[in-house]
Amino acid sequence: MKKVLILDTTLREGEQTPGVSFSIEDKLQIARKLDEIGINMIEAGHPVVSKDVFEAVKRIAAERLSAEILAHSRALISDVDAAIKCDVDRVAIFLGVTKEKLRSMNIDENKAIEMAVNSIQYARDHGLKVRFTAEDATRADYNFVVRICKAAIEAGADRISIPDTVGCMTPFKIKELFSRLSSELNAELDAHCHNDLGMAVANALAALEGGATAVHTTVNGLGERAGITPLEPFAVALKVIYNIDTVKLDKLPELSTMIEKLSGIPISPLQPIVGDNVFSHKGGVHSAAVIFDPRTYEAFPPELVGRQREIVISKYTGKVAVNEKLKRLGISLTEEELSKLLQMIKDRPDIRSYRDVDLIELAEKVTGRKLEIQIPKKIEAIVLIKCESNIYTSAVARRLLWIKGIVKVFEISGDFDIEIYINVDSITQLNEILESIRAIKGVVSTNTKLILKKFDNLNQSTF
Ligand code: HCA
Ligand code: CU
Repeated sequence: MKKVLILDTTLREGEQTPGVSFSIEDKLQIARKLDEIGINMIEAGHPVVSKDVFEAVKRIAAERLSAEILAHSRALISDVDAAIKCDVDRVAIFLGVTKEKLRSMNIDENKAIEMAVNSIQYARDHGLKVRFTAEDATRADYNFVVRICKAAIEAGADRISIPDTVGCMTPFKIKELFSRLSSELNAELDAHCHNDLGMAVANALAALEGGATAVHTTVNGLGERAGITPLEPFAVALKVIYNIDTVKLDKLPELSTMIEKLSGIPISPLQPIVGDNVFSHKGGVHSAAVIFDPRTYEAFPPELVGRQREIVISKYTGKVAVNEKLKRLGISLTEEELSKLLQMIKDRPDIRSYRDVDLIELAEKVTGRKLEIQIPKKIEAIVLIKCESNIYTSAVARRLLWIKGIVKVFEISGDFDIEIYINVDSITQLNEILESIRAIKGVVSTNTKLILKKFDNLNQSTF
């Protein structure tokens, strides 16, 4: 595998995610960011879908970014016309090639080839580069796929997309398919892998091994149903496994957060590369080894993707990790004090993880000394949220729980519907959270109250 191009289709496939609709301004912002991190091709949308999609594709094309800008299109002259009007670099003409799809469109194989060829020639005559997509190619008759792709290439398509439209391939099978196709077709091949069985990254890598030269991705893996190959783990796997450079890896977290906000689709804490947990170590054995040498439990250093390693302090923690954490806070304890502190942690399985302030408090308890430790002051706030009357409040509540920094969510009675507790490091972060809350569908208004002083059940201030 030598050259690998990444086509990002967050703006087209990604907007086909249920619940997602980007504004034109959002799309411009996303396209600029994708270009900035080094994406080679941006599939900006399917212009005939709606007026705003048309406008967005046209305005993105007018930005004259370094990336090649594509418009999606059915094999119809009217769709290609819309792409021409948007002044994109390339049109991606797709046509279903399975028997079932042809039957549903009431056309036979010859008619399908004719439609593909006519629309491709029309696009070429109007100065556009063309990719032809044999939609659902992985489930279609192999000989027909070759036949229609050869006709498409002859008509002027220099790229062919072979999508695994319903995500039913295995890495082994898709590698073989791409090897066969690349030996028969005189064009560059794109892999577009859906994630229905969780194999989209593996299948994309295998397609490259078979001879594909471009892979389609979306940020956070957005797309129809279970989405497609997520950009973040795919680009990092290319670097870590194959030593192939593509996009700026350290910019992936901010891109992911941007799409999380603009799409309203939260990512899981376990999501590779960008999830909250993926550089945290919890088990005592793990943490101790990682403190000794991070390679013991890390496939690659978090710094590669602009992140930092974290050691979680909880009942699973051992002495080494607690000692290391305290040392970083400037606290040194005797062996006996350390054991006592660890016992206190293990005696409270209900506390899921200890923050630095909590550890300092425990250290003060075991030493009986007041420790003058300066730690960045946290910002804590309570936000009251009103929802639209026709919305299911629990759906909003659940979505809120996924936003980083929101620690507790309560459904309440009275003037407001939800109350949340926020714990962050800065006012900027608090503002970002408030923006994300207001962007959630169904949220009508928010009322934010900063916490000035807090008391726990022993009536002691924790500040
Ligand atoms: C679609 C189908 C598609 C096309 C992929 C491509 C698929 O949503 O129209 O053009 O390469 O998965 O087959 O996304
Ligand atoms: Cu798709």
